[in-house]
Amino acid sequence: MTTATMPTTDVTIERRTAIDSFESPDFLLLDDLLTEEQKLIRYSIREFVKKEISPIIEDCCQKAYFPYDIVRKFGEVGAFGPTIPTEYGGGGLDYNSYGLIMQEIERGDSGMRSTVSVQSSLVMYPIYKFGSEMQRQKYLPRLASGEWLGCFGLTEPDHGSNPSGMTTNFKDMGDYYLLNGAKMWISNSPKADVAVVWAKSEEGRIHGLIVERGMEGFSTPETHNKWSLRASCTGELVFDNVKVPKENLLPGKSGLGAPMMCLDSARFGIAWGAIGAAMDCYDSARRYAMERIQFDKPIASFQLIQKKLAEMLTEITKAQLLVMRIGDLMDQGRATTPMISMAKRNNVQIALEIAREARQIHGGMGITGEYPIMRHMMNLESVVTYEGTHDIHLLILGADITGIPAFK
Ligand code: TGC
Ligand code: FAD
Repeated sequence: MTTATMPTTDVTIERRTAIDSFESPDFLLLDDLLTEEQKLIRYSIREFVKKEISPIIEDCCQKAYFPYDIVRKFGEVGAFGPTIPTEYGGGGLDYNSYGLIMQEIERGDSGMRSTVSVQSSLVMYPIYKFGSEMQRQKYLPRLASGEWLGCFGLTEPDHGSNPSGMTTNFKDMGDYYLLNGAKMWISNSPKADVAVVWAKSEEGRIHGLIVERGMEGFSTPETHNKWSLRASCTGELVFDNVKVPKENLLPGKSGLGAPMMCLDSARFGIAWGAIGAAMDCYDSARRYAMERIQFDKPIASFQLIQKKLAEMLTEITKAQLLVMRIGDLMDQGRATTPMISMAKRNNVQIALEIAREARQIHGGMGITGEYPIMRHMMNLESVVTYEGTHDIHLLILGADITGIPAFK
């Protein structure tokens, strides 16, 4: 099953030769709602995943290795900044095209989707939306091509669900800003060239700053020993009297609303992405159930297995409808944060449940790296927590229903 090897700087990653024959379910003929361009985008990303991610992802995860070469390849296939205008190197596409890209990449691996959604929604989006023209021109084309990798620093050791309590801060020193503090759990940080960092001014107002690797006092220690998202690199951002040039402040918006707008875009992408992981688990479970013989019959012939498969397909179909509608509303500027919370919360939860059921259908084989199930399941344990936990999204919905925020 594993043959050729791909030498890397510090680890050797085994390339699988087994064909990835994934097929996506489309029970409600939802392809009818997609444009030809959207179908083409999905096809090209699916082929990319089969060629560039499926052969190496299992070994990357086993070895907790981030395949950095993939960054350039994502740039080449147009995965970075799909909704950013083409004049800045983006794709100039609609939100459901972005979602389809996330679905296909997360079908390959949630950690790979993390790399892409951080770059697109959490780094390129704020620079495009709140940045100066000079910042847009300096950073966006390089991020779009994968020449540079970015990360997004909001979470701190003592402020996760409650980012408004952040203590990372900057002082106006006349010629520059002096940045101090630390961020934790930052996807891409150990390899990132640039970081969009959220910090408080002396007046206590939250602003975005672009911090570049190499600035004195800025370091990005890696977080080790994760059991989840093992092919994604995660780390800290540490600011020890970092002198940030004044032109690196994002001038377009301040306050918690600015990072929250980025999160709306990223959470939407995750809601689509989780369907990809769910589809992969469903597809693998359906094939396994048809092939695996017990009591002289394929296990697919047993009612309890059929119940699991039928429920998986039902939940995948409902999840697809949720995101397709929200994508259209995003294009029209009518999607709200609670709508996106409903989709992120629902779709990640159903993906996690589908992964667990698929694991059972695979029996003992389900715990091995021969199948993608356990990897998806462990990845989804992070996805259900980051970008707002399952319960925080429930509270966002609760506040929308009642008008009473129950966070504090
Ligand atoms: P709250 O009082 O609700 O709001 C404070 C100010 O922000 C404004 N606002 C928004 N503006 C625009 N769009 C949105 N979506 C907005 N949400 C909030 C709001 O209007 C208000 O403005 P103003 O002018 O009145 O001050 O804030 P709160 O402090 O009560 O917190 C609310 C809460 C808990 C819902 C929120 O903070 C939250 O969502 N917490 C979860 C934190 C989170 O999601 N962190 C994600 C970190 S990034 C990440 O995980 C990346 S993983 C990526 C990967 O690898 O794929
Ligand atoms: P906490 O906020 O401490 O929550 C712990 C528990 O308490 C949760 O169950 C939560 O739901 C519950 N809880 C908290 N407040 C309430 C409340 N008011 N009511 C009821 N229950 C509550 N952050 C970034 O900024 N950038 C990144 O790139 C990034 N990448 C990440 C990658 C990974 C792999 C992981 C695991 C996290 C990443 N994060 C990132 C951080 C992520 O957004 C936070 O982990 C998340 O927001 C939750 O914060 P916390 O871990 O501090 O948990």
